[in-house]
Amino acid sequence: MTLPSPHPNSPSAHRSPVVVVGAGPAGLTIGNVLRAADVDCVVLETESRQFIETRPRAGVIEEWAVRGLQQRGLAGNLLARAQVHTECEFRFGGERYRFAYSDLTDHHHYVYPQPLLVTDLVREYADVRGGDIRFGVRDVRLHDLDSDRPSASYLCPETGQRQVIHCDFVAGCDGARGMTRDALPAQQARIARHDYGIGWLALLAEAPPSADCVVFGIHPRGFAGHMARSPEVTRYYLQCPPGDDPENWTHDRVWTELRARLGASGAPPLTEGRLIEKRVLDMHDYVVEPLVSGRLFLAGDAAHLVAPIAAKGMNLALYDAFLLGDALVAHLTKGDGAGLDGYARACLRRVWDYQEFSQWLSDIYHGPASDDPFVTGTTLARLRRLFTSPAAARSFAEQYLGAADAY
Ligand code: RFL
Repeated sequence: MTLPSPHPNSPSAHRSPVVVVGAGPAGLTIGNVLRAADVDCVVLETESRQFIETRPRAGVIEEWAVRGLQQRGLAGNLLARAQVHTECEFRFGGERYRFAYSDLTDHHHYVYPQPLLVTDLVREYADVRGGDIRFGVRDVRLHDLDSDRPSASYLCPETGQRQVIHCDFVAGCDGARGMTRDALPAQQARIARHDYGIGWLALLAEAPPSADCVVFGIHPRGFAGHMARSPEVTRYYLQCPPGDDPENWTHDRVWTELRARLGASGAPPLTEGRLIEKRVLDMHDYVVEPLVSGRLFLAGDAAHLVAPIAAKGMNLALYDAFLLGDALVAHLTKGDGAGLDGYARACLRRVWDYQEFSQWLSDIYHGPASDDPFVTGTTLARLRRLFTSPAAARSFAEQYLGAADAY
């Protein structure tokens, strides 16, 4: 719902061409693109700078996304410090199967923890490009989005006073738990949802990686994943019932289960360590259509959530941000509205493609734990096909890397 604007002559009113709600990868990238073109914007963020710079999440970034950051002057640290991954490994039936996706596509993945990317993006936006970012804001509200004079307002954390920012556009980048999505008129917005009925225990272990690549354990007891984050920290996943209590998973139970589900002949032992994050994710997806209403443009998880099955969410957030940042600059500096007009359609093609791949991959990860011998049989057939059919392998590699020529 969009509220009428507070009085424009109020002493706490400011003006900025763009207000960005949310300082995640999407919002900060848009802010940086705008500042590089000398377009002012204000980024509003409910959390503190320290919080967003340390919030652990993604790690796998696709090559086109890194190129997009590089073209916008945002990949210096990433290119110097990220690991390059060219292979992954499937483990099933007690055996290991290496999948060298770079040999099939000439593309690779980068691994760079999301908190490091967010740290780079905040520093560049606020400290280098002179961007305005307000941390710790409360009760953000959007007003008059259907007019050509929209505004955003929030409660200032220091004074408790409502501050108003008049603008031309609002970028809703406040993630899956944000409020901008709710500003879309209910009769206009359609939210397509998919619930996998599966939980993942997401773990961060203070331990070096146990393998030199991403490992997928496909096991009758449930899926397990291993993903390097840095030389000191490794992410693991364990399939569990949705809504499970992380406290049900003691240190010993976690490592016993990981050893069982990731075990395979010739596999090196897991390097164990203290668990520094342990949370249950109920795996679900959604897509909001359209992504645009009046002067509000949604980007990233605010617009579409893709469960972390195929490590796609941050990549999609960056894709939206490149398109929206460039389109806002074109409109505000040259009066060229084509990018904004085509924004939703351009984003949604990649979004739906990645959603479909995640669903396909979910069937592979979770099939053998379904207790259904037919599903187990077809899942294992799909898996074997990746290692016997070059055409199937190439197709998988292209989707896993997001490397299709066009969407
Ligand atoms: P974010 O990162 O959630 O940022 C939104 C920001 O908005 C703030 N906020 C508000 N600010 C102002 N007013 C409000 N009312 C607000 N409400 C919220 C929040 O504090 C936050 O700072 O959204 P963005 O920018 O769209 O980025 C999306 C990505 O963060 C997300 O898709 C990825 O983390 C998903 N994901 C992965 N994606 C990948 O591409 N590769 C991966 O390897 C990968 N691994 C993962 C993941 C997500 C995970 N979790 C926790 C769901 C692994 C995990 C475990």
